[in-house]
Amino acid sequence: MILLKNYINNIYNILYKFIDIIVFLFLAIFKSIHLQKIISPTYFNYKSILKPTLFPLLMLLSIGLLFKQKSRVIYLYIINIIISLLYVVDFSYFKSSSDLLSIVSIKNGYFKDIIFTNSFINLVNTQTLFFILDILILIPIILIYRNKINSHINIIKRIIVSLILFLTSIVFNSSYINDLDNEQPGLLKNMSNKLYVGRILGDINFHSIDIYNYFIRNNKDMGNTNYSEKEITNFLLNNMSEKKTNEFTSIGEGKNLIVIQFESLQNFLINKKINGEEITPNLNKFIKRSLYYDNCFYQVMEGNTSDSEFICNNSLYPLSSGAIYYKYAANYYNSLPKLLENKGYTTAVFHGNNEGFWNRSVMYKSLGFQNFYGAHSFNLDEEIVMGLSDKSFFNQSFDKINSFKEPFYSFLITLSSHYPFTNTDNTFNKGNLKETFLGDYFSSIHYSDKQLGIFLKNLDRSGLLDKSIIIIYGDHNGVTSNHMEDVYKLDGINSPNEFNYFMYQKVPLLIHFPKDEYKGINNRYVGQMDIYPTIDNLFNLRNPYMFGKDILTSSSNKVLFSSGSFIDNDILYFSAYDSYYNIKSGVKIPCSNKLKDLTTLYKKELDYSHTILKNDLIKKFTQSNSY
Ligand code: GP9
Ligand code: MN
Repeated sequence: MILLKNYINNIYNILYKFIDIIVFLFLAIFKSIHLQKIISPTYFNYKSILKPTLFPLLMLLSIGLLFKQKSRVIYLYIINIIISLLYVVDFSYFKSSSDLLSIVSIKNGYFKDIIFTNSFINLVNTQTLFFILDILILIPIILIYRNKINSHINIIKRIIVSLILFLTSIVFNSSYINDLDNEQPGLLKNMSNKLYVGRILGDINFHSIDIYNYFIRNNKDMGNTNYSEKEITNFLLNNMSEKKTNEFTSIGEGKNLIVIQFESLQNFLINKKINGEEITPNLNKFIKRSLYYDNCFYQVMEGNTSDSEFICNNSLYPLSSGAIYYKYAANYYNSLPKLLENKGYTTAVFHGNNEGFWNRSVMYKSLGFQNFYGAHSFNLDEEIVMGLSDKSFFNQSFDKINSFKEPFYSFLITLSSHYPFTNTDNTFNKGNLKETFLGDYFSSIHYSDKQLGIFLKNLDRSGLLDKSIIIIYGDHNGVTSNHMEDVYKLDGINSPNEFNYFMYQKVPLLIHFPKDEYKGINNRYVGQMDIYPTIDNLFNLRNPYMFGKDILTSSSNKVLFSSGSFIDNDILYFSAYDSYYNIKSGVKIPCSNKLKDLTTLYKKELDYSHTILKNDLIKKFTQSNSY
């Protein structure tokens, strides 16, 4: 009996000695799990989230173990306050924007916007009490407890225990981070889906990675960004001076602008038939009424769809590594929506996915779109792949557009034809391609083409078609390199090489003018970088900070890629192979000093654009009115 009493006494003493640690862990885990449940309503899973939320807490605890008990109590209390406040902010930010808070959203003022909305203030008043109630209750308890404790653990022991706990938690925690990094390469760097990262790794890990990205990873930029502002402005001035006034200048003024970025649409699908059926019958029809560029290359890099959007609205080169939408979302831009707004346009962007994907809600603020219709602005009555189906997306977007005050700029980004192309439209007969990657891809594009066709018909019926300039282009490839063999086979290309691969990286680009004016096919080599300069001329915007060219004016055949590859008239340089080709024949050209100089010159152009982004130079240029 006495033995048992002693035993219980011992346990009690130990518990009493470490009660601060137990309470801290209990409260922190409880709050962490509660937040995880909120940000991950459908996929929440105790088992998978417990460890990635626990290890960062153990790391924080291990630092506390270095202190004497009296100070440790205070340290853990402060850490509890910090975590609680972070969760309050994250909870409220999530409820208002369906996304997680990041450094750039604080920097570009998006966070401030959210704080000043009524919904945020309401949330702070009521539901968030859960996260902070214990902070007040704990004050008297801590004061009493601190007076009663007098245990001393020797410093060496404290250091050893702290170090062991710190190292084990860091090893385990890193293994979770590395697993996600290997499973989805680039996700942690580009943060295309912040919410997903937070759901898998927990909130504290998400913020730690975000802070690391912002302060450390982003500073390790590649390339030379030390060019003087003078040199860059001279280059841009020169680029501008190539622009001449022509028959297209200002013809868009007062007209609406509708730009449709079509997910994963490659050019080789245009006019292609499978078993006698067209994959894109509606685009094919509309192309006949438009000015169609059949040699347009996509220029996106790691930022994928977001790069494509960025290029179209800024005509600055994407980064060779990282996504501008995440990395430079707090920069100042002389973007297309801003310049059109200056001309009295109503501007809006439409996309049926969660607003936080690709950091859109934050970036669209910097790009200056007046309205962003994301998943929460639509009735999600039908979902395909990552969000609203293109059918419902186009229908609902049309209703909104039709009610806009004119003139307007509407930028629509489709979604259903995204990999894994599971929205296989049963109406499309895949024939031999049934249950193949290509068959699914074609079928998926066929579905989205059909919805686009209905949207265009609606524009026509409402009279908007003749009052608008419409631009449609594909964002990037749908067929990844590991499936290109199937394409070559289908197209009868024997012994394909890297040149063939390169020439497949085209997307359709078409410009439709009211009353089908200027329709025809243009074979010049162009790229997505040229869209904004072309619109600039049509709507007389006069943005001096663009790297692309107005394809309605310029006679040059130049397309420059952030990888360093380029097309210059008959020359194609493919950086991945460090090889030059005649673009017409595909025959390799031996390297010469002249070609090397040209490559260096283009590399410099990319560095200029990168320097602008890194040093937020457009802000400086526009503020100082340097030209
Ligand atoms: C997500 C969509 C797809 O909203 O735009 O992005 P992607 O994976 O193609 O970059
Ligand atoms: Mn895309």
